[in-house]
Amino acid sequence: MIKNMNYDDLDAFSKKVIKGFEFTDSDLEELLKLSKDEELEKLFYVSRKIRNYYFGNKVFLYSFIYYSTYCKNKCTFCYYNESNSITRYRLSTSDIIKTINVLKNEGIHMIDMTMGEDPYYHSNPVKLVDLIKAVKKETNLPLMISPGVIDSCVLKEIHDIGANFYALYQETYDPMLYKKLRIGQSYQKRIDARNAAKNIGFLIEDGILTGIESSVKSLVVSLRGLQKSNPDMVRSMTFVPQPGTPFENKGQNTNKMELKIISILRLLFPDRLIPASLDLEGIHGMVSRLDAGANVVTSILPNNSKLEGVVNYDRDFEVRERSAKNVISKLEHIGLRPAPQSDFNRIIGI
Ligand code: SAM
Ligand code: MD0
Ligand code: SF4
Repeated sequence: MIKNMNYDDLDAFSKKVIKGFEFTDSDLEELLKLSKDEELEKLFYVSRKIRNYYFGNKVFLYSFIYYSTYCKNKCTFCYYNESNSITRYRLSTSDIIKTINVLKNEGIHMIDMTMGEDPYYHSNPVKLVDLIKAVKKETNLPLMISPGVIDSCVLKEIHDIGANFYALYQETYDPMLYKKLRIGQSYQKRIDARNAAKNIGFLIEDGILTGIESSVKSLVVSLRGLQKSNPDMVRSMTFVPQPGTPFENKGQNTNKMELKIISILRLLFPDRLIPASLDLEGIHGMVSRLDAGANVVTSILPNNSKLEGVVNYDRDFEVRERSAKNVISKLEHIGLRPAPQSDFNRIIGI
């Protein structure tokens, strides 16, 4: 399709997508197999056109607080899996509040409160509810929670307090691959938790990992799974091998598939939130992801923060450059700008 189009054709095609063009499996396979730079540039061009139609040059910014890196699970791809002997932390509520107070005035649109499946909270969810209550008292900023799979009654309490988004990534909709990634965790319960959150009134984020044992066929299955999940925000992240994990020697050391999938997600979900994570390749990587059609920058950290990321490209850096200020100045360089908070609030219905 896109391969042989000229730029007028690409403009016409982007209009078709906006009007609801439906992609067949073989269309998706063809897009996933694009490899030449000039073909990829055409795909990115169409995705940017569609993004600009819905969002103009305005981008949303989320800050990330990884408040507990303890976890009871054994995901093979994750640095924080319970078998990895690493230094872990669980921030106190007052330290979390301090961070929130720094973030409040930085120009971000939402705070993402993430943790491993920490038994401290998972076996006593009232502690999680209390924490979110304390956070909500400090700020009116919209709130995303990424606590892993939790019970729907707890989700309901957290939603009633005023949390807006529930992030829970399936990683893959290919059940065989899922089994190798999220060892010992139910595929269906993960889907059910996300659907329960949606029924309660949360907006939801779903996503897939790329560059990890996934053939083109398996990626098409995952894209179809994401369509069924129908998330308000949808992501793809390149798998980055982590020291001390079962998959430490896997991985392909290229972001090409992630960038393609960001663009394809824009074709399949034209008006949704699609993130460019700073956690994978910093500000430089943010630019390529925005060029591929993303419209949200995630994993912003307060300046000099000692908090962990999930992939942590800058784990050994002396200076971390992922503050809102760094991001905003780069956005201005490339002709983009932060959206007004009111735009974000309208999208999330508050
Ligand atoms: N513990 C919760 C959970 O697993 O749902 C919350 C953390 S969740 C936001 C962490 C996400 O980061 C995973 O779902 C996965 O998509 C991504 N991730 C973790 N390790 C990664 C790695 N090595 N490379 C790329 N993405 C990774
Ligand atoms: C990110 N580190 O956007 C964050 C994380 C969790 N909701 C998000 C994966 O890269
Ligand atoms: Fe735990 Fe989440 Fe990492 Fe899996 S991805 S090991 S659940 S922190």
